Amino acid sequence: MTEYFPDVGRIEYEGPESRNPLAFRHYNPDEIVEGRSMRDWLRFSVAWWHTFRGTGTDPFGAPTLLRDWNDGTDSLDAALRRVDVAFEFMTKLGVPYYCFHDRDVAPEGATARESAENLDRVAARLKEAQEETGIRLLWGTANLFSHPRYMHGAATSPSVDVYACAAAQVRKAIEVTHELGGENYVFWGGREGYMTLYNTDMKRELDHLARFMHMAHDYAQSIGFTGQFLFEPKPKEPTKHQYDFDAAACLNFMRQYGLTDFVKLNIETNHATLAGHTMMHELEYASIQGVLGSIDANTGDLLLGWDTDQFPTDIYLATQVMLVILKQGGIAPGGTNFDAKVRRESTDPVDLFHAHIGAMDTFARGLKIAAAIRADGVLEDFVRERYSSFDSGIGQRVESGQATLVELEEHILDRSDITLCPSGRQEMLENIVNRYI
Ligand code: XUL
Ligand code: CO
Repeated sequence: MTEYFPDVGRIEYEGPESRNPLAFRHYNPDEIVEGRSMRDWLRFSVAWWHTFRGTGTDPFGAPTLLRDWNDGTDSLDAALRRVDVAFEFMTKLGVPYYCFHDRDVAPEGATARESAENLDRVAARLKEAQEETGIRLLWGTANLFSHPRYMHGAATSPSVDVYACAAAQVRKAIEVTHELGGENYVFWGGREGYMTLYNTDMKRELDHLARFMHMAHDYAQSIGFTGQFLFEPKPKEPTKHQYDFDAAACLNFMRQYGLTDFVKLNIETNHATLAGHTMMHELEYASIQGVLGSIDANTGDLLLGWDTDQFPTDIYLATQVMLVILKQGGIAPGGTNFDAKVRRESTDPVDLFHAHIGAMDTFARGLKIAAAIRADGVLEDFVRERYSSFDSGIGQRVESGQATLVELEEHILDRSDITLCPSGRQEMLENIVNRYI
């Protein structure tokens, strides 16, 4: 069998002192952290679209990432060959999961039927490769944004024929995700938004989108797919405004349309920052509402205003992510999917390994640091103490819903000894976090 990365062997854990750039220094899959292996906490996944289809194009430039396995055609042969490439890469990397859009793995045909047949052909090969390697599908999804027919949106398109194209694609993508044992199915609203409200009936578009998601769930149930549905927030790009703006907007939509029983959120770092939030904010918000389902791990660039999808290397960021995930007790059946691409100047296939190794090590460090911070207990204790006036007396009555405004007024009316909050100690807490980094 052809080897596509002949110069790279299996990536091993060599420990923090290793100088080998093709080894893990922190990701040690069997190492136990808070009672669970790193492999199980992190549930890493490779994104098919960036890693095996990425060409390095940008709005100003042609492809720079010329891979042996991408012959410039979107043929079925090339698609089948790419399965070998992907599984060699993922096996050498030691990653347990991958994710794909239908059109990443198989070419679009002239009709929906032909596209479905292409997908079946590749899916059969994916299934074999999964069985041979033990690598599994974290999630599948449908690309409802690249084809020109989706220029006005897919499940929010004003054309019912386009809406039906999207439905056909999603039905097939759910079926294939199910056949491959996928643990989740993702909705990212690629173009579900608008460029101008002058031509948009927002109410009808939102109604249609919600109906679409319900129909997808109904279909999934009819074939016995019990995986988790995930909605992925992103505020803009490509449209001026996307309906899945951020975690709060998605959750409001899910509640409004009765979707919370079966949909959770897939939170992506660069999307959080585009929405003007930190990743930790989005994760914390989703987690406290019980809808944090999975993570698209990447990072943006402070100086570029778009979704640059870089590999995460920031240890603070990974620590903050892992603090939320540890507190939640894990992310399964979701995972940590690297929705990230190498820079267009990083032209060698080996750069794909460097990128993933660095990102995996960053998250492994984040995991270890977050666990150490939690073991110390100082942040948790500080926060608990900060709210302790609500633990008893009138505070406890507020939390249990018994107190009234009048009672609160009585509590305070004639007192001159009001207990203010003690210092927030932000700087001290930041210093404490630094102790562990
Ligand atoms: C685009 C993006 C998507 C979704 C899946 O910004 O994040 O790749 O993750 O459609
Ligand atoms: Co994403």
